[in-house]
Formats: sequence, structure tokens, C-alpha cells
Amino acid sequence: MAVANQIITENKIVINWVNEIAELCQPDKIYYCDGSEEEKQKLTEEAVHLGEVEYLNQEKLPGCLYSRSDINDVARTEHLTYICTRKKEDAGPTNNWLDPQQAYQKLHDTLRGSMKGRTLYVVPFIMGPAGSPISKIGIELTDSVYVVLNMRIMTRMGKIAFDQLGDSDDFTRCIHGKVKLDINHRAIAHFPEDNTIISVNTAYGGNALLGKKCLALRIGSFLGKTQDWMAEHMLIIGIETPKGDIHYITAAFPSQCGKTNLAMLVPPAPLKKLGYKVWTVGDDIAWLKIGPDGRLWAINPENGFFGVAPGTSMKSNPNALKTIQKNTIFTNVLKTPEGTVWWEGLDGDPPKEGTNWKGEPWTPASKDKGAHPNSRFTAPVEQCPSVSPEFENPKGVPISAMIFGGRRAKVAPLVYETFNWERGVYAGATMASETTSAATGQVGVVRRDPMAMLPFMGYHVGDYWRHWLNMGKKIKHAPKIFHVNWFRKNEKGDFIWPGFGENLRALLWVIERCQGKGQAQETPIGYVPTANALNTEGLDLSKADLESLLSVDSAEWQEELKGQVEFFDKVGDRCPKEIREIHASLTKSFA
Ligand code: OXD
Ligand code: MN
Repeated sequence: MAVANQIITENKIVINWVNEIAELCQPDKIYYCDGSEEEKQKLTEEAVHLGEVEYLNQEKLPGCLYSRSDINDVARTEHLTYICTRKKEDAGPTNNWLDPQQAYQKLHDTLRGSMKGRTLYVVPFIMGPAGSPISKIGIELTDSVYVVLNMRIMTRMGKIAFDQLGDSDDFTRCIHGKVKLDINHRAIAHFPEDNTIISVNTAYGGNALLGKKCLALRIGSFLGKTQDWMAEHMLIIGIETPKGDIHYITAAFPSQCGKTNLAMLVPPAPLKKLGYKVWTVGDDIAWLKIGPDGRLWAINPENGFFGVAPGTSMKSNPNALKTIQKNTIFTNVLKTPEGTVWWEGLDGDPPKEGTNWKGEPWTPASKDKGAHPNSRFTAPVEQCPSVSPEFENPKGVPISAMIFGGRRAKVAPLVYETFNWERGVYAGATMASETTSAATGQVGVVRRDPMAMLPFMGYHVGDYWRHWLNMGKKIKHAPKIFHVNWFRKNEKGDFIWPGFGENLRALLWVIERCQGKGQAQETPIGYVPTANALNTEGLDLSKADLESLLSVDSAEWQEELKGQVEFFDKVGDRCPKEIREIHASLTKSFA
């Protein structure tokens, strides 16, 4: 097989593996990515030539590219995502399982000869800052130049990764083949026991940028269990107080609950005036490890944002809009005749015409949406105006608080502090979100999504909860664990809490509690702020609204507890006894 450039590593294990996969896939060429600027230019030209991307208006959006995916390949396909552990029971009841032997055979058959006429790109990458004791190396072999261009934004990609790897074999083997983008033969398969991922017949980011969900969460969570660390679906922010000290918080929310918005939060005017600032470390994934000081330290393994475009506006997320003005890849949004982009929910009037995500002519009168609801931007973290000065720190940042949250019209109060680590794990394990009518046609259907990891746990959910409980015993100075709910509604069905930047007000109480301050009242689920403990200056919020936001209603919680136990039954024998015990104790408290 011809190698199109220099082989930029001497690692024999890597070279042999690349050759083995090339032998199987039969590409015309093998290309080793070095991650340089020149290479970026060259690969962009190649991608334009192949029709995988188009240039946008380079005056208005310098360095920005546009891509449209196959219309059957626009989102993660959870039903085609597999955890291939040797024992079926180790994948657990929330994952699809395939026998590893059979899966390798089937996927190798799919890949055989599938890269004829194409180039096989070798993409070495680091998840996490270079040289970090928490970071990991992956190497993705892909026949998609779109994937390469995205990976170069989303990870520290190129020679830097080979340099960190040296001659070690400690890297995740990631194989991605577009094949025919055939949904009927699509599979995203994880082999946690072999540190290997194979993804075929897809090019959608969440399925094909293998560093993200596949490595950083599914394989990462498995490695974390065996190596005493944690891979979580969490944003990381630093909140700077007027005194200048910075408190770092991680937060897990299910999809569509505003994680990226919270990660880039702009303080509302009265809090900004007081001197509060928010720093962005990550918007989607946190890797957490116990530091020599006994605290939990976090890095963002990613180097870019792969954010949902629709709904991103100056109101919801001004920092995201500022981040994506250059060097960004837009996928499946609307393209205007002048080569700019648009999506539903962006500020201002829609363009008079454009080409929609399917490549069809579009006007505001069209029945179809201009941008696909899951259309995305891929942008470098370093371009974010609120990027934390600690973003590249190999040590990571020390975590004071961890937050779980869901979308609940009732039940969960605006914010509460759990009594201890175990109770915090319980709050995460029982996380739930209500579906919206837009998504399912049914309002208020509660879906359990433990720790927002339901589709991302690389092993049995019960063992994952056990790992959380074990970690609590090992962390000397564990973060406090909180739960938030920005989505409570009044009888009229309107949101009570204003949300967006105002969420900082609840986070300030969280920080106060970490400092042993912040007034609270005790309830069976934990400590809830007293009505005067939250800074509500300048908010249009009546006393009754505030009381309702902070209420913990016995009847609602009795119902909630019934729903929780249904999920524990599904988890089965491996549901930790501590979880069952807390459930029993809560049931008693609310009786
Ligand atoms: C997700 C994402 O699907 O971050 O959670 O893309
Ligand atoms: Mn996510």
C-alpha cells in the first residue's frame, strides 16, 4: 500500500496495526496526519475537491467550512451502538451487546475492501492537555477527510500525540469506515476489554469522531473503573468571586438541557457589576482523577465544541456565537446565498432564501426546517471568549462541587445539596428528564438518564454506580454533590425560573455551601436554600414563585420514588444495596 507522506512515528505497534487495517480495507493510499497548518490547508482543499465540505464566505466567516451529511446520517444511532464485552451481563441492561468474536468478524467483513479508491488517514490524537497524567492517546484510522478536519478541532491531533505515545502500545484503536453510509449496516461497536472501537457506515460526528462519545465516555468510563478515575458527561466551569478566588464545578445534564449554554454563561448585569466571572473549561465531558492533595481534579479531554446550532443566539449563548465566527465547521445548518449560515432560533429575521440542510431551496415560507434540529458547529475551545486560563493546565482544575440536573416541571426544586457523597450518587443515579412535545408528541414523560450517561456507559449500569460509590470512599476531600432543576413550571405551564445567565444565582449558593456558608433548610432529599439565601436582586420573581421553586412536596416525591424503583428493578442484581437502602429511607421520610 502506498504511503502518501512520511510515516511520522517509529512505533512498530502502530505501524503494524495501520498496515493490518489497510490490508483489510484496501485504500489507495495511507496518509499519516501531523496536525500542521499546511496540512490543514491541503486536507481542506482535498475535502472541497471530494465534495465533503464547501468554503463559506471567507470575508465574513474566515476559515469556516460548510458540510451537509447524508440525510439518514444526522444523529447518534443508539440502537446501532454496541458494547462488546466477553460476558453479555457485563454490558448490562442499558446497552446493546454483541459477542466480540462475532462483532469483529462482521465488522471486518463490512470493512473488507471498502476503502478502494479512497485514502486511509491515520489520525493520532490526545484526549486532554499534552503531558497531563489524566490524558489518553487514541489513533483513529478513517477514510473521511471531514472526520479528519473535525478531529483536528476536537482533539490535540497530529505529531504531538505520537510524541506523547513514544513506543508504547497504550492507545485506543479507533477504526472508522464510511463504507456506503448504509443505515442498514451501520454499527458503532466498542470493545472495552481490547481498548478498541469500530464504527462503520456512518459519518455523523457523535458516531464517527471517535475521540468524543466513543473514547472519552464509553471506553473512558470502562478504563476509569479499572484505573480509579471517572469519565463523565459533564461540563466544567470556574466561577470567580469578587475576591478573585475561583471555584470549579462540574455539571451533568441530559441532552437538550443547556449544558453548552451553562458552560459559557455570561453573568447577568447585577452580578457582573459585583465582579463575578465565569470561566469555561469544558462543555460536554469531564475526566476526573484524585490528585496528590486528596481532592478530585478534572480535565476537559476535548479541544473543541461540537455544539447544537439551533437555539444558539445572543440571548441563549452570546459566547458560543462569538466562538464560531472563524475556523468553524458547520454541519447541516442553512446556507445563505452569500455564503453565511443560519438556523432556527438565531437572532434577527431569517434570510429571505437559502439552501436547507438537505440541499434543497428554502424560504421562510417552506414547511421544512432550514437547519436540521441536530445541526452542529465544530469550533476550537481556545476561541471562546470565556475560555479558562487553566484549560491547558495538565494538572486540571480542583473540583469543589458536582451538579446533577434534569428537566422537571415539578418534583425537583431549583437547587439542593445532597447530605453526603452516597446521597449525591443517589441523586445522579435517579436523574430524570421530561420529554417535550416537540420531541415525542407526549409532554411530561419521565425518562431516567443516570448521571446523563445512559447512552454512554461502557459497562453495566449497576457496576458504574458501584464505581461511583467506591470513588467516594477513596477521595479524601470529595466535592459536595448538588441537584438543580431550571425547568419548574407554574399552573399556567410557564417556566418559573428565568434560566440562562440567571442560573448563576443558584450556582453562587452552591459555592457558598462549599464554603460552609449559605442558609438552608433540611428536607428529606437534602438542604434546600431558604427563600432569602438566593440573590434575586433585579429578578421579576414573586415570593410565591420563589417558594414554589424551592418546595419539596411529599405527594410528588412519593410518585417519584415509585418511578425510581422501576428503574432499579431494571438494573437488577447489580444495583448497589446502598441505593436500595436510600430509597427505603426516603420512602419512609415521605410517607
Ligand atoms: C450529545 C452530544 O449527544 O454532546 O450528548 O453531542
Ligand atoms: Mn453530550
